[in-house]
Amino acid sequence: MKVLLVVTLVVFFLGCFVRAQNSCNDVTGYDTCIKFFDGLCFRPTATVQVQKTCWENGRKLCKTNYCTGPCEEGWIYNLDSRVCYKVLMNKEVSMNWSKAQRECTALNRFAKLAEIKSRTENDFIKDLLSPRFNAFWIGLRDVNQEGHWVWTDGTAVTFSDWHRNEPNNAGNEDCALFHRNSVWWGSAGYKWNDAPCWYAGNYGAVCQMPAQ
Ligand SMILES: [Ca+2]
Ligand SMILES: [Ca+2]
Repeated sequence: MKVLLVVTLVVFFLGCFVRAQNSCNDVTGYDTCIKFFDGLCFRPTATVQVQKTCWENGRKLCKTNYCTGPCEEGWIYNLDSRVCYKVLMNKEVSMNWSKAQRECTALNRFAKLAEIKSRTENDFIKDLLSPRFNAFWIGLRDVNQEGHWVWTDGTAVTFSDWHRNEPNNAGNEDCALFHRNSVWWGSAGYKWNDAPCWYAGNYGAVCQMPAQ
């Protein structure tokens, strides 16, 4: 009985200690993470259990709900959609839409730019985006018919999250991306915008592939 009491107290105080140094819900801390958190690919029920693994040797791991799960190393598993995601963020590589698609496929032949079919998926991906980049390509275009937006798998858009007054096809914009800041809407967080497909700005991209 005494042993049980001691163990309970130790676990309790350890939990408090871990919580005290934990700030893994801080999105802005994303860039300083040493690697993606892994290990809990089921819905966490024990808060302490999640937070204990949030730090490793005093260094911060990425957000607590990220895990590789059945995905390849370096990809992030979305438990709800059972899809693996990887965000490309290479400041040295300027990517237009086609280049971004090729970069995804180069990682894995089953990988492609993200096709976002629900708000849940959209929110999940937005949490992965680093504020170091202003925009991230996704697998959505209206190249074949102006205003008719289609995912690269051929399906029509059922969910969308466009910025206000977008898509506006300004100067012929046929490819979509998550876009944060603009002179048009200021900083409204990552919502969708249509941009010229050929534009190779300092943009990132969101890749997806099926779980193994
Ligand atoms: Ca267009
Ligand atoms: Ca636009």
